[in-house]
Amino acid sequence: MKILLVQPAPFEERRLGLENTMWRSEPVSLTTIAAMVPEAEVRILDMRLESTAVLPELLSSWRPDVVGTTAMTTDAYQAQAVLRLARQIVPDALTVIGGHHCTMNAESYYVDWVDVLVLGEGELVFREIIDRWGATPRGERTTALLDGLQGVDLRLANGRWKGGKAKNAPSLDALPAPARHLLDAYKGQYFFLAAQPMASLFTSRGCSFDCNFCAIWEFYDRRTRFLSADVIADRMAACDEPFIFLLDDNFMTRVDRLERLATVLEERKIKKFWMTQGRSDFIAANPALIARLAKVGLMGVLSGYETNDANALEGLRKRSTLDSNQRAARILKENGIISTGIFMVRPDFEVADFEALYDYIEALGVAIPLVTILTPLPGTEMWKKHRHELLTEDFRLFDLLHAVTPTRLPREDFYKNYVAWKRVGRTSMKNFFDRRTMMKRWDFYARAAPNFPGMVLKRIRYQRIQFDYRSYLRDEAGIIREHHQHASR
Ligand code: B12
Ligand code: SF4
Repeated sequence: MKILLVQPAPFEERRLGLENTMWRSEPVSLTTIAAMVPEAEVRILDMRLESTAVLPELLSSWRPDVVGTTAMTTDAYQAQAVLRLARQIVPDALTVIGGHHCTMNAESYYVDWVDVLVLGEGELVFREIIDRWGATPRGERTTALLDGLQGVDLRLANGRWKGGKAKNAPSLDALPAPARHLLDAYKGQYFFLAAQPMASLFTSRGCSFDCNFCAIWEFYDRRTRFLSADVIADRMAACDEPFIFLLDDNFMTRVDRLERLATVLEERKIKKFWMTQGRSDFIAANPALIARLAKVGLMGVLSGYETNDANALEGLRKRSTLDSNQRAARILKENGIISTGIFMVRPDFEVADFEALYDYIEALGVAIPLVTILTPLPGTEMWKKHRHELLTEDFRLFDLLHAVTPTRLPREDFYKNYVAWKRVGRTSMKNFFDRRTMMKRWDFYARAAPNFPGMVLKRIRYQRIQFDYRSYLRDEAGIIREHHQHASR
């Protein structure tokens, strides 16, 4: 059985996006499902790192039995295009899509050239798909073979779609480690800023919070599951890369797991620089634990600080506070941990609101601020509530960098004010290269030093697009529906 798994390229040249400049992680969804079929011949193509000609060439020459791809909302159409090409070149291959977008917005893929949508987590169902598909000779395969499978939407021979999300949730320790060796051709090309080469691991699923702009808790059906600390340590030790990103949406949840991780990393002398995502209230409540994790390599934490407005925090059902934001930023700094803070501007912002947010970010002193635009993503409560207000359902614009609902300011003024967060970037550079942090964490800075010139160059090049308000207007031209300004608050 030959299986081709494709990570789509997310954006066209000169479009706004994170992946060329800030953070390019391994396609963990694909290595994870590949690990479930060790007997199969599996190839992974990461189209972010390939020229466009490679995919049609490989489809023609290798003729896989199954072509799978993945997508978050912004990649929705690129993933569709991957499977369309597969259908054109290898018509008898089964086409499968999984990931957040198809789980939350399945109708995007009810098209002729997609056979199966995997809804939610994919390991068990992928194993089953391959078993059933492989059990018959190539010429006799039909999608009817998959009828009755749990966890998929399936296109039947009569063109009808049926299925639904599976209820099973295997223990994470029981699942095999992702097949990272399938990415050998791309070794060294994944990074977070200057942390390169970087490995990517995923050590928990779900989140026990329920912010209304986020669908993580819905995707995992409100369950949270964890890889045990000992297995995390095994997986970290198995990485050749000096830098590791633990991608979990909310890694910092269980104190016992983190204490144990620190102990195992110490005992086994596993020396890696690692980064992760965590909430400010957890950091604020556990300063001693954070200090301990810093000693075993914790080098960066990405947190959604979101806003300078206590009412808005409540409105997002974030359940953190401005006070916890402030304390978290301070605790991270004291421990020489680089804090990446995600903030959001809202479409109803007026000039003074932008100013107040940027002042707040400067005062917080996070090393890497990222200012996004509040976006109702499919599957979220916000989507359900605001779908009727959307100015477009063109998913390329759902990258949290474009306003897809009406703005209070005229759009040109809105984006002019949005890109003014450039000033915050300048302060943050000072925080990133802060002398005290550098002295404390000299080993990290020394290891990453060869990458600094490249990082700065990439950043400067990208900033020409990022901080020019016309980039946003160009991206949305012809896509965003006209609307009356001055939307009500
Ligand atoms: C790493 C990461 C990134 C990386 C890139 C990831 C990649 N594709 O290589 C970077 C940093 C670039 C990134 C960027 C963005 N991201 Co992001 N990211 C993640 C994160 C934290 C981990 C992804 C991951 O590796 N997961 C681990 C794997 C194992 O899980 P999985 O992908 O769900 O795969 C499982 C199933 O979905 C299924 N499956 C998935 N694909 C396939 C394919 C097949 C064939 C099969 C059978 C099964 C299957 O099986 C897998 C195993 O169970 C997720 C959060 C999350 N929980 O996943 C957010 C997440 C995917 N990102 C999100 C968002 C919003 C973004 C951004 C738009 C905004 C931002 N500022 O972060 C940008 C967009 C960039 C762009 N493309 O323009 C949202 C997406 C929501 C949505 N509706 O799409 C998520 C879910 C976070 C969230 N809190 O909501 N991201
Ligand atoms: S935004 Fe973060 S804390 Fe809130 S539900 Fe999503 S993952 Fe959890």
